[in-house]
Amino acid sequence: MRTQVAIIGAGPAGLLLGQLLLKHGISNVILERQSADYVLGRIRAGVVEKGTADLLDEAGVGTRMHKEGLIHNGIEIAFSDARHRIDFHNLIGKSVIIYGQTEITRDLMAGRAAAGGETVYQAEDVSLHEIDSDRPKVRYRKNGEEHEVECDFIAGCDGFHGVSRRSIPESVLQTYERVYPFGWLGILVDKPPVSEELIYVGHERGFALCSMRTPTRSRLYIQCSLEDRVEDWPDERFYEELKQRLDAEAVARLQEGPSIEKSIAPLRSFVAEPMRYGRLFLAGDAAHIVPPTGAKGLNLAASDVHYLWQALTDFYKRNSQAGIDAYSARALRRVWKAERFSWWMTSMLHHFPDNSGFDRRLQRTELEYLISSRAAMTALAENYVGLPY
Ligand code: FAS
Ligand code: PHB
Repeated sequence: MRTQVAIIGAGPAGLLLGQLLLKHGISNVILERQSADYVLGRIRAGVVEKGTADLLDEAGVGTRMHKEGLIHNGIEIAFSDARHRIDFHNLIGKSVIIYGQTEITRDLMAGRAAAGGETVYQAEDVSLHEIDSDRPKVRYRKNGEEHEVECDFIAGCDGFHGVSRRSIPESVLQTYERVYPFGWLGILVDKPPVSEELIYVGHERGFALCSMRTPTRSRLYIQCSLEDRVEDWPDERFYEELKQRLDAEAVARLQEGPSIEKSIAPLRSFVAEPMRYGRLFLAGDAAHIVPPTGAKGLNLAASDVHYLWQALTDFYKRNSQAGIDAYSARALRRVWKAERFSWWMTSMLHHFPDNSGFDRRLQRTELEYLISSRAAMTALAENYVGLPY
């Protein structure tokens, strides 16, 4: 098979890039290790920045998001049994859309099928070859048969555990990492949300987040130990712990119901540099991971795709290497700002078992300064809604 761009991974990064390239006449194929149902079954992000929404519109798949997504003009930060609203609209005149990553993936899959894009699901043992030449290749096995894709470029959109980042020589790659001493236990439940907007809770027992997917479906998280397993947390125990961390009004509004999904996600900050080697470009979680406290993971995948789509369009339409040569540095500038914000939100709101008394006082002061300063709330707001591309 011959195509212009071989994309590894059919998550949001791969599907969004594939759709934008197709729309601009650049051929591509997506090779995905899992089945489409498996990809759709992963419950992940919920907050969509305007930049991401604009890109989904550009890709022609934003209609349902605008119809079903919820516009949020702020969030609430809760600590010491009180809630404090960060009013994005009043502070910076911007908002976010609440629309699940699962639905974005579904819309992108439908858009790709309508555009006649090719996605090979259950592609096994994907391997990358001659990535430092101008004729790179991707090989994979499907139903026991070996296949080879000849291409001009490879987009590594295969997430943190993918093959793409590992295909860059160790002598070239520099990685930066911080692993947090806790995880997030999340449930999905068909009950109305606790509040109209998201509530981020800093509590001495641990972080909690009351989020949502629709007016009748909630997404609830509590910080948990890395030793915990999902089976240690029957719904009853989850709700009891969540109520210990919520203020009285939130407890009164919390409606308990059977979880329809329950999972534990570890938290880490991670960046791999550079995001390009030869004809291979990394985008999304393949290149970086943020703790979900800042709601940046999905949105960073979108901004990487924006830069990479522009770079490839410059190459094919204007015969220019400029975008390609600038891609890594350009993407990393925005990645590191999102890493900073996600680390700051995580450090401020979580219980760190090894924190000293001084550390805990600093955390409390960070929160008290935040709610007392318009400048501090404006800084949170401009990062949360998404810094410019
Ligand atoms: P993805 O991981 O979504 O997609 C990569 C794709 O590549 C997958 O479909 C995978 O099957 C495929 N793949 C992997 N290896 C392959 C191989 N060798 N060959 C072919 N295909 C391969 N972000 C938020 O903003 N908020 C959240 O609440 C949040 N929660 C999360 C919870 C979990 C458990 C995880 C893991 C992430 C969470 N994230 C969250 C981050 C998440 O939304 C990512 O940022 C987002 O999925 C990034 O999209 P992709 O870069 O496309 O990577
Ligand atoms: C979610 O709804 O899954 C969600 C929302 C905001 C976050 C993290 C996760 O910061």
